[in-house]
Order: sequence, then structure tokens, then C-alpha cells
Amino acid sequence: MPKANKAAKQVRSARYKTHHLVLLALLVIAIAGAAIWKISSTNAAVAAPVLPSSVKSAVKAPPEPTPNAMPAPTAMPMASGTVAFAPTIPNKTMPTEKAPSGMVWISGGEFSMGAQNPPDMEHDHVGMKATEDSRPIHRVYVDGFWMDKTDVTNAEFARFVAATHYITQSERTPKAEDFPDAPPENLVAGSVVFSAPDHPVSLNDHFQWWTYVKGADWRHPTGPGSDIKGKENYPVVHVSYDDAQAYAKWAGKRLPTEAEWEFAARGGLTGKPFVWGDTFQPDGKYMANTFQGHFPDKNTDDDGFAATSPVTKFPPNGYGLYDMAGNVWQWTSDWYRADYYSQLASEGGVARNPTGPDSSFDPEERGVQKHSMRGGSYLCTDQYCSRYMVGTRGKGETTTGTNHLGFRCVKSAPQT
Ligand SMILES: [Ca+2]
Ligand SMILES: [Cu+2]
Repeated sequence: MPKANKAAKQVRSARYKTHHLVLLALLVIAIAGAAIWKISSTNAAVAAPVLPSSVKSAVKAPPEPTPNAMPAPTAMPMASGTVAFAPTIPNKTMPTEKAPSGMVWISGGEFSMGAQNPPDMEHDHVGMKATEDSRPIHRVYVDGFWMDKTDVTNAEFARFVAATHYITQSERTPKAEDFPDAPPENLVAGSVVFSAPDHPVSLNDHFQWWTYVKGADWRHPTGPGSDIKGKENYPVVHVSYDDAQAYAKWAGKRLPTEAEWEFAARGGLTGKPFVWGDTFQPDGKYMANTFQGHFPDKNTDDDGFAATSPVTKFPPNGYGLYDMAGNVWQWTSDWYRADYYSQLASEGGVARNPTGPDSSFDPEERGVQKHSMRGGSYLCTDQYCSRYMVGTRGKGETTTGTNHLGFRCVKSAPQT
């Protein structure tokens, strides 16, 4: 990779992915005196973004389809007779080593991967939309592995940073050489933060609730005035894919493949819509940190949390894993391709230890390099994005962290 490209990749972009599905290649370049928005369909370097409110209000509607926009779902219910979920067959193998601290053994085995119709498919257009790129259901085998019981916490990430002096992507100042058109004052480190509008807004423009904030990073989740004191046990956020990889390497672990993540999330169950079973709220109980109220302007936090929550606050799944739905999204090691499941399914048989496609392709945002992310976040709601449903997929531009995206690690193990 040319040096310039590599450097450019290290610059967090103003491009901002929507809550999950859509990452529109909107490049923001505020140029002295006049705010000019440039729209790019490439993965070229992006100017350091500045989003003063005057600029925000001038944002045009995105030029590309907005898959999360409602209505107009295009997903069709599974035709009867289509191969769907077959039983999960866990491996009997056991690890030959003692469990690493904070990790749990996931036996691996054969399972049906993907998502089909949400429980209330007739009325759940958002849910139908959320399952589009997770079809068809296909058969997958994964070897056993260790997995972190929780998302990586602020305390854990702090230990990594203390040991390595690692500087995350959101803390790095964009280089002028990479952004020759940007005025110097725009070359400022920062990250993308959810900021609820104070009134209902159209759901087809995610700039209504995502803002590039100077000085936002993992230690300052909502900007320079914020901190993580008392949040040691909360998931770290504002980590890019590379940041997550760097942590994993330091910890002697790795990021899970998308297949490993989903096998683990299902917790031994077969084809359930939620990691805990069939019903979103069994006995009226919230099983995950998601969004209640009216998205995005009014969060009633009925589940107790308007933003992130401590990593063991909600019940674990059948494998003892916490927050496999909600709280924060989690990076996986797979490139994102919308048609990857179709590829695997067309090959037939059982996909063994799939590691994802060779390259990224998102038809909704061509040219933007993305990795798959899983689990949904505290911003997921059936009004906009139902990706707390297990089997659904998220995607994120590789260099961009946000305050609802974190990760957890896995580790391969000798087994018998
Ligand atoms: Ca919540
Ligand atoms: Cu969501």
C-alpha cells in the first residue's frame, strides 16, 4: 500500500456511517468562510471534518439510497420450502489448557448462520430490512475457541495503553499532506459522537444525530469535557478496527471471525431471533441495552441506560457471554460484503471456519472499506435498526470509531 494511502487510512474520516447500515461517503470540508460539502464515492483521504452547527444545517440529503430509511423495505419473507435453520451441533472437544482469565470456552461446531424474518414480520419493516444482508441462512462449522466474556472495558484498554503508549486513531491529528485542500484549523483529532436532536427528525439523514466532535476519543467519549471516571467497567468506545487489532495483539488474542462471533452469540440455541430466545422482553424484562422512546430525539431509557452500560449489567447468554446484543457494537475480523452469504451458500455444503471475503464491498457505499461488526448497540430500536437480533450484521468503515462501537477478543486453543 502506498505510504500516502496508508497515512490517509489512519485519519479518521468525517464520513460517517449511520447507526449501522449506511455509511455514506460524505466528506466534509469546511472551507474558510463557506461550508462546502464534498461527496465522494471513493475511499480517498478525507479532510478533517468540522461540523459547526451552521454547517450541519446545510447538510444535503445523502445522494445514495438510505437503507435504514423508512418505509420501503424490500426484503421479502422467506419463501416456504427455503432451507432455513437446522439444529446447532456443538463439538464435544475440550480445551487442554486452563481457561484464560475472563474468557469462556466456546465449543464450536456446526450451525445455521444468518437471520431471516423478525418475529413480527408483517409489521416489522425495520426488522425485515435488518435481515437483508444476512440471507440466505447457510451452514457453517467453526472450531472451538476461547472468547472474552465481556466487551473490552475502559480499564482493560487503559492497561494496554499504559503498557504500549498506543495512540488510537481518534487521537491522531490528521496530516496536512494527506488533506491538501483542508484549512489547517480543520486538521483536528476527534471522533464521531451520537448527539440526540431536541426534536423529531427524518430518519433518512443520519447527520441529524451523528456529529464529528473535536477531542472525542476513548478517554473522552462525548468530547473534551467528558471522561471515563467511574466507567472503568464500561466498554471502551471510539476504537477503530486497527485499534482493536492492536489491543488484541498485545493481549495475545485476536478478533473473532464473523462466524465465530455468531456461533458464540447463539449460545447453543438454534435459529432464535434473540441471543436469549424468542421474545424481545421475556416477562417484561429487558435483556439487553437498546433504545426505548422515540428515535433519535427522545430516549426514555426504560432499560436503565441512555448510553453505554457496565459490561455485566444484563444477563449473559447460554455460553456465559455478556452483551452479545445491545450496549456497543463489536468489530469482527471479516471484511464486510453484502453478498458474502450468497457466495457461501452457492458453494453448497458446510463452510468450514470461514474468515470472510477477500475484500470489502458494500453496494450502498461503494469503495468504502468496511469490516463486519456485530451485536447492535444502545441505539438499536425497532424504529430504525433492529440489529439486536442475533444473526443480523453491521458494518463499519475500518478507520472510524464511534461512541457506540467497541470489541471483544477470542483466542484459538489446543483441544482434544
Ligand atoms: Ca438503553
Ligand atoms: Cu442498531
